[in-house]
Amino acid sequence: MFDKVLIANRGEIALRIHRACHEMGIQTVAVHSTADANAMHVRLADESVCIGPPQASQSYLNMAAIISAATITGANAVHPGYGFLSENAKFAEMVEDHGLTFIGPTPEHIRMMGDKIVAKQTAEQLGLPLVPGSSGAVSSVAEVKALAAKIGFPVLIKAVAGGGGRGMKGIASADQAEEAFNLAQAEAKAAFGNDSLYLEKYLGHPRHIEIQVLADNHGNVVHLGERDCSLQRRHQKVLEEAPSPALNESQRRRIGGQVTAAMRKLGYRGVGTVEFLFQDGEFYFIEMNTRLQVEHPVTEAITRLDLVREQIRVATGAPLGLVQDDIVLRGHAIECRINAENAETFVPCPGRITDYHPPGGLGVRVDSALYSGYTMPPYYDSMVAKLVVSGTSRNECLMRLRRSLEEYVIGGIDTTIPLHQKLIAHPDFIDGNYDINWLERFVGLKT
Ligand code: MV4
Repeated sequence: MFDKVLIANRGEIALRIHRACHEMGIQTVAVHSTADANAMHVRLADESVCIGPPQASQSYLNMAAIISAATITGANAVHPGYGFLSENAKFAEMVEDHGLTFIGPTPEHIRMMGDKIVAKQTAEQLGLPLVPGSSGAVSSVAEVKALAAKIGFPVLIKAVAGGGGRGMKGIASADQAEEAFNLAQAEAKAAFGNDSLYLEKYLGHPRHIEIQVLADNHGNVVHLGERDCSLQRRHQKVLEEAPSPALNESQRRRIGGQVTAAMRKLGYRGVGTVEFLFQDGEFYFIEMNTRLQVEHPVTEAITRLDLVREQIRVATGAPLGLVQDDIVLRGHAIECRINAENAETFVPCPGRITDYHPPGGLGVRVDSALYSGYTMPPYYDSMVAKLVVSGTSRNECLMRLRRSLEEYVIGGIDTTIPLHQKLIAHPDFIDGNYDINWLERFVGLKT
């Protein structure tokens, strides 16, 4: 087992990783920017190293500074959390080259899934169902038109280096192909330094369903069920739940079995998430995330597993202590992402937290690095807390969520708590009746 782990992140996820480490008897090293000297993740860790100025590019993304911090503190391993360097194959390689363990998959698997065409081709070879589309990159307007005519309009152009919805363009008919292609190409080049594009049939009303997997170095793979992440605004998830209200037991078993077989064939290691669009009873692979995700606590709630502990265990080379039959999905869980933003305009609102009183009680978990008197720096993500509520049924979960949102006091800044209160009171949400387009329509409605 590791003696000491460096946590290459900040905020609630740095706390989350610290907690798992301390339960396992592992010492922690925090890294922080100058803007985060008073952050909770620094206070909680056993040691801390300042790695640079506020801008993430010069601190939390500074690979050399982070590896130096690990070396001088004598850490054995690095946990990247999510965001920042968590899906950077070069960083994973550098960590390993310095004799440290990267708590995550191999650099090869990170790189493979970072290229969306390679990811899709790999998924196809592994037997996963795909959205109909180009088998590789599309390099001309003529090619787009020819392929779209074959698979049928509407189609979607996506950036190979994209993901998370950046650089997507819809094409409803052939006369829109040229403008969309040129715009997508220019945007992809500017945003990712890679103007390679691919084409897919556009699905009009899917849900976003992702399957959580956990694998060791010895060929053992289990899936931990799905999360429904359909409620997003501008490609940012707002609320996630597990299990999905849209899946039945046979659909769950089918996709879970396909994903575990695929990951076993791939030789994948660590935690990972395979993302699908789900429409009219069919699953379509879109991407794979090779990191721990923000919304992992909903899976922890219904499986009663500690995903970070499992990540650390498999990173040491230990075999999984469980098989698929040991995984029993029980009850229901919902996560609300609470952002420091105006609940109507979504304008970020960092500042000083004057009062802080999180909800508690049975089935309530709050992952947050906030404390009373803390001043939020303006340089980073606006997510300040995850409220994760669980219960034996979805209905119980909803009652508890309504009560917890009511109880939560975050004084001094605007938060999106009122948005969540409105959202969970809507009959469509209560009925579980929503797709990936639902939330944008909901927030667009002036009430
Ligand atoms: C799609 C799609 C419709 N058809 N692909 C957006 C993020 C990226 N991961 C994939 N995305 C989409 N891909 C096809 N062929 C619609 C979306 C999409 C979306 C997906 C998941 C959750 C929210 C979304 C919001 C808008 C568009």
